[in-house]
Amino acid sequence: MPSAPRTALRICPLCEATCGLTLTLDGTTVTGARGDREDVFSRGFICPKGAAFGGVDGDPDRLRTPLVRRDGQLCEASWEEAYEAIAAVVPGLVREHGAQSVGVVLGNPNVHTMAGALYPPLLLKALGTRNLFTASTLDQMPKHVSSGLLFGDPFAIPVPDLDRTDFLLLLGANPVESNGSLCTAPDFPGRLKALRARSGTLVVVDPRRTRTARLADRHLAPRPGSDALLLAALAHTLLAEKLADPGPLTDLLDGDLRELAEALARFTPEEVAPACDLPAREIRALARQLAAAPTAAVYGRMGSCTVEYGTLASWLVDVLNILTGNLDRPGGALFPLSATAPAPRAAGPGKGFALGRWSSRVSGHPEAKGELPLAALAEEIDTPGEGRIRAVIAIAANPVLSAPDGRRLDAALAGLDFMVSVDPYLNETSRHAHVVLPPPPPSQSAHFDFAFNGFAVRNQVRFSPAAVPLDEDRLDECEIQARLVLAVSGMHGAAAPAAVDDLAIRAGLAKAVADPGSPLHGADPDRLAGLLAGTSAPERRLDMMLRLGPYGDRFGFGTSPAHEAAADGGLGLERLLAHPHGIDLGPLRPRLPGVLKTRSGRIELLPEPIAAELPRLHAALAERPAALVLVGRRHLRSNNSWLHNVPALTGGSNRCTLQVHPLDAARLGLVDGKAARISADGGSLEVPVEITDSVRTGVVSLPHGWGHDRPGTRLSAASAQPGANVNQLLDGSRLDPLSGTAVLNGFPVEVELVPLP
Ligand SMILES: Nc1nc2c(c(=O)[nH]1)N[C@H]1C(S)=C(S)[C@@H](COP(=O)(O)OP(=O)(O)OC[C@H]3O[C@@H](n4cnc5c(=O)[nH]c(N)nc54)[C@H](O)[C@@H]3O)O[C@H]1N2
Ligand SMILES: Nc1nc2c(c(=O)[nH]1)N[C@H]1C(S)=C(S)[C@@H](COP(=O)(O)OP(=O)(O)OC[C@H]3O[C@@H](n4cnc5c(=O)[nH]c(N)nc54)[C@H](O)[C@@H]3O)O[C@H]1N2
Ligand code: SF4
Ligand SMILES: [Mo]
Repeated sequence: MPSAPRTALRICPLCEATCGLTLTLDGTTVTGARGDREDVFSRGFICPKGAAFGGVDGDPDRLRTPLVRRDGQLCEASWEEAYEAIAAVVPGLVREHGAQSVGVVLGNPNVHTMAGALYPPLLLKALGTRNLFTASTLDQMPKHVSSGLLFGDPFAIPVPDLDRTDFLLLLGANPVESNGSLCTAPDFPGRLKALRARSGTLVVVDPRRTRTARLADRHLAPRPGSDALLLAALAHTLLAEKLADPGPLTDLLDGDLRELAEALARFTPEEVAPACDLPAREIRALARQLAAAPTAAVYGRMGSCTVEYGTLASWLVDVLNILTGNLDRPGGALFPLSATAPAPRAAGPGKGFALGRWSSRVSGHPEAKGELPLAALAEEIDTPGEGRIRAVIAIAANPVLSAPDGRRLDAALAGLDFMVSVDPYLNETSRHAHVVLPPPPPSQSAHFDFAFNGFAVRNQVRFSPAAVPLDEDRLDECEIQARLVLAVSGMHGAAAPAAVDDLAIRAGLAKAVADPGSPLHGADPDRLAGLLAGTSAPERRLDMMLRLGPYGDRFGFGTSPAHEAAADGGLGLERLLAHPHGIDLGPLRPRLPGVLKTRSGRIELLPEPIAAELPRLHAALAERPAALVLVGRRHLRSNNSWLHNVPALTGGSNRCTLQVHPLDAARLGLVDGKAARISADGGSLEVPVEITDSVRTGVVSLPHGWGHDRPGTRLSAASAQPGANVNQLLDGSRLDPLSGTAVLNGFPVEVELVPLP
């Protein structure tokens, strides 16, 4: 007999917008998804990816059981066999070859799962390795580094106050398709339209005329890779024309404006205009407009991060927010306050942020935020010598497609002594694993946005319990990762997975009761641990973080700094469960100087590593720009490398084509729909040409995440339409030096027609 349809709420894990969804369920199958109109943040918004939640969740290619390699073949195995296989190898490898012999790779979905926030830090601690590689060095590491240097905290990334600003200067982002990044805002497109409707101004800087650019008052299409120059010229103009006025921020600045003006003196609009391929007067006009706006926010993402001067561009974004007095004020760019952040500390000097505390073995790349460049993973595996990586633990990562030179990495992974993948799919990367641990589909997992609440345009907090019960033969991803921590520590079978969480809880509570500034000072941590709510160990950890956090109930000991925003005595998991559509914690509020953790306790306006890079940026002005460079693009129905297996999300315009401007196509003799060969440092590809004037001249665009043509995967839909892997054009040597981030945009390519056979 068919069971009665029911609905369940689930925050969407498919992009940073974190929309609340209402799932329709038939038994344990998700049959539909619509926007939850009562969600306090997303208010019913949904995009085609969220609407396809059922297809993503129910993909028949998702692995059901662990896989273990036997005689070279991956075979279905029990969880016990899988963990035994790990326990039999990893601790011994660490004993014999040292902690650095294990590399950890963390991919993007870790920021979309509870497990990904709670366990990787414990795994790294258990292993003791410094060989950590994450998707951040293909993405936002420049923002972490510039925030670390400016504010002393790599996570203190200001977000544009989208709903209140009068002027938004948006560079290298296409939120109408990506739905936003480091700016969590369900219905980003609607918020941009609202900005225009209230007579605000939107300026978009992008070498492509994107759907976002089409919403703008003004679209500037510079030469890719030139954002740092453009932003430097804007800052220079503000300073030279006496338009800079940081207002109350002035007292918080370490370093004065004169020093900054000197450092930027040579970056005049006239000087940078040819490299940016923008008229100098446009740059000056933009600076004046920015200064004149009642409030304004400058925001830069992928296109200004994954370029050669990504950290300089990211720094300059916030310099402009500071110079115009817009940092930390409503309508400008503010620091969100997430419910699970540590409770704000008193203002004053902090520990500061250091870069390059250690370096990678082969190329000597400096670490940033404790990470090494993912672009350097392959050489760390395949270059012989002391300290070589012999085993890899990859969680939610597909670097064979997402990182430069997948071919080399593919071969390197194949040569490892041992590899573990925590991944729902047998894909281009996990096919090399000796053990694959598959997490359950999202409908069977509880959800909390530890990461994105810290970058949201409104303070709010929401929790989704699992929408359907866990299949009997599955483990929750939290338990999968907790058991992994035990297995690599030589504790497999010796302790229950919850022991891993208990340690984390004990450490968290011990810290709180030891803090003389906390109302919990001197309380009994065991008694507090006994008060924690939650039906599982990770839920108890969430409860602890909420209760100790800035809006927390502090277990009834005094009140937390912002708890009145949460009402009724402050937050805890039980309060959250009583509000299934979430709790709104109000608009973003000024948080300076409390956010600052620099050694000076001030904003380090011109940090030394940045000052040292500026001459290199200037020297680049003398270089002749390449005739043709490549940029990426995202399609609304895509998500990096792993949604091409869901038929509802592929086809139509979501295709792996090389977009070329008509003038370039004519010059190169390319024909729409016919194949072109594109070549660069790392190799060449054949791709179909799409002629369109939405890319500017001198620029071609190819999306990433494609290239599903390797054997040994289980991606039946994706491998039927494999596309080509754009990252094969890179050899991994082009990096933003301060952050180790791969240059994925604006690198030189050559394109020619593939003659018919
Ligand atoms: N050329 C170019 N390259 C790029 C980019 C670009 O713009 N251009 N973008 C870069 C960016 S911004 C990013 S973030 C990276 C992303 O690159 P990766 O971090 O490698 O992420 P994905 O391609 O999203 O692959 C995610 C993996 O996680 C698995 N997965 C999905 N859901 C879950 C889950 O719930 N749990 C677990 N454990 N695994 C799961 C998927 O099966 C897949 O194997 O790509 C980067 N690469
Ligand atoms: N639909 C969809 N949504 C996604 C994802 C996805 O794959 N698909 N991925 C998610 C992830 S992991 C991330 S990090 C975010 C990223 O989200 P966004 O930061 O919005 O990134 P993109 O959509 O890649 O947009 C980057 C834009 O920069 C432009 N660009 C390239 N080079 C330059 C340059 O030198 N200067 C300037 N000013 N612009 C340049 C490109 O043309 C492109 O339009 O999206 C997330 N959301
Ligand atoms: S915008 Fe992002 S979070 Fe919202 S429904 Fe679409 S994929 Fe999900
Ligand atoms: Mo990303």
